[in-house]
Amino acid sequence: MSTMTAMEPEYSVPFVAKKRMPPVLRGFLWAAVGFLVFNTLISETVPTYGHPFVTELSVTIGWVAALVGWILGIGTWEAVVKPAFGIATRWAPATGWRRYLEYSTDHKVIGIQYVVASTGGFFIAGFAAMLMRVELMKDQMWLFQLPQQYLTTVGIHGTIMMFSVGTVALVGGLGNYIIPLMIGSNTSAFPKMSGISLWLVPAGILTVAFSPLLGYWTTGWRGYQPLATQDASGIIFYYLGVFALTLSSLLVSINLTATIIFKRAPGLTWNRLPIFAWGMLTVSLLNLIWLPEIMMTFILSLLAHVAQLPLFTAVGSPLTYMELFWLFGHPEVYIVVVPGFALWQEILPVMSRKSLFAEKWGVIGLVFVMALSGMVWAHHMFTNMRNDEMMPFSFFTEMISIPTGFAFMVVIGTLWKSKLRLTTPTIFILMSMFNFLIGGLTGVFLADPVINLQEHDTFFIVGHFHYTIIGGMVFSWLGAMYYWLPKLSGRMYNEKLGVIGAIWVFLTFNITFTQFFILGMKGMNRWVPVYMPYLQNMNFEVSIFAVLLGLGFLYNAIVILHAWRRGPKAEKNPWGGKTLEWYSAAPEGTVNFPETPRVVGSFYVYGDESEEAVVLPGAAISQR
Ligand code: HEM
Ligand SMILES: [Cu+2]
Repeated sequence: MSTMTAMEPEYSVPFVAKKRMPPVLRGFLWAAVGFLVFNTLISETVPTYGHPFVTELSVTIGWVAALVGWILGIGTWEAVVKPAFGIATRWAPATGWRRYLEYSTDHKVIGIQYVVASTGGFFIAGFAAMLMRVELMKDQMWLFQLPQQYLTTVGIHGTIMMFSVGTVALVGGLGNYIIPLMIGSNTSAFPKMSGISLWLVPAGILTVAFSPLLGYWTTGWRGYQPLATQDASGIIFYYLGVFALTLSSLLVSINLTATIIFKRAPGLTWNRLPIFAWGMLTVSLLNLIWLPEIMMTFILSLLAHVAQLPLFTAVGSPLTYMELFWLFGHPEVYIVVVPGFALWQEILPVMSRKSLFAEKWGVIGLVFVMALSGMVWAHHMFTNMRNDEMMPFSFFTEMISIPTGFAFMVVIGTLWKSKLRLTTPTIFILMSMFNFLIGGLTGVFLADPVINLQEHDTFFIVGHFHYTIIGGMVFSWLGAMYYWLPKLSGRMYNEKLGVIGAIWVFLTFNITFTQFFILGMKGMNRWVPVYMPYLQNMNFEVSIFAVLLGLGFLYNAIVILHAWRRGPKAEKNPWGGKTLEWYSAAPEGTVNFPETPRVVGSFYVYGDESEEAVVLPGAAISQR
């Protein structure tokens, strides 16, 4: 029993280990069988002109069956379904690295699985970005044969980046791993559900990535109707893939919300809740509000395609989809960057050993960003509006800079006159703040209809949102990975290699994407593989830096991976952080806190009045 963990659910009660197929392989097999059976059933029973084996309806239902087969095959069958019917299973949960390749209920394993899945999505979508940039090296078509191929690549890139990286990496990955530790809990609130939700991510990524199998689609990451209704069937895999990815994020958010509300250690009151936990709670609420909305929109769009319902094609309705999409689409931007804000405020007090300045305002800022984000959607549609309709949306959009400014204020106040340790995480976070500032400032321009109407659908926009998303989210994600690496792996990275990585991506990122603004202002349109010849020199050179940037991300991934496997053993709490996760020495698969810790003070008070924030009963373990 001593090797058993508190987290192991009841299915591991007496069993005789039985040999079985590797779960990932079995998942694929069951998915294939599910697809074939249901696809055949539908395509044979529902008569279609010409009797093709794969019809839009059959592929949709076949996909659902495949998804169910995949989830069951990965281990849910033994771990969830059979026990639910009282059937004992003879299945031993895997140990060692194999744990990561099957269904798990350990929030730490799930967290790592999410990080890995997101990173996989990042590199798949990044590869698509490289293809786009190579195509754009010339003003004529040369890599792709058809414009549709370029547009599908744009769609795959944007879709996978948004729904499997932006929405998932910080919330599903670090949220799952860190939050239960950070609030002094041994499990998350719904570990079984959480274990299932993870496996939707690879399914979703693969569905989107293989969408061209069903034909090219031309609507980018937004799936615009009624345009999409004219697209080939590939768009079906866009809707289905995104549905799987958003469902995963929705389940993560339900789990994190319940965990933060109900599983806090004694003494961890709301005004002591760590700022990263506030960020995760805020973003989870955003997800709970907006993801169901976009999921319903996608179901309607799917029905418009598969069942030919005239939902978006009736007279006057082209705007319907746009309203529905951007109602979600703008909050999505904050779903992506709010965790980034929280990371700035979490990591910099530790690195500067100074109390978090105006902490309450930081939290208020997060909550107000969340509230305002749902009131600005039409700034994506200024070209479709009358002048007098633009005013409120322009106004609310510019208002968002106020609560966003709180995040900057809190961090700058904290850094003021501090002795900042310029470690790799610090540098990444400062870079993230700088980049996001550029994204935010160009956003103020775009909020102004006069400028927006000039820059709409140009590379100025593409520059703006990459600054916000890569600048705000990807840079802080990297910073957080370096910051928590000793926690995640028990090992330390090499500081010199880390700093080189930070400088590398910072320089190449800025050289690449500032030129997107210039290209946009010179008249470079987005969603076109062919452009005016006078733009070619700049595009050529931008593509070179884009590839260098891609290599920079690869370099950082390698540095982190290498440290993970081979790095020197890390101290338990190398940064001297006060939050609860540093009090737990548990590696994966073991109990976080053998005895419930008690929170007795603030996590962010440093300096003279500094005291321990946490009391561990029993062992009088002190941190320093
Ligand atoms: C090496 C890094 C990257 C490069 C070089 C790059 C390049 C590009 C380019 C050239 C486009 C516009 C294509 C066009 O409109 O013709 C684009 C679109 C887009 N990118 Fe990236 N990108 C990168 C990373 C990212 C990341 C990290 C994210 C998000 C997490 C992201 C999200 C998007 C989105 C949402 C679109 C819009 C797609 C659409 O219009 O439907 N990109 N990217
Ligand atoms: Cu917006």
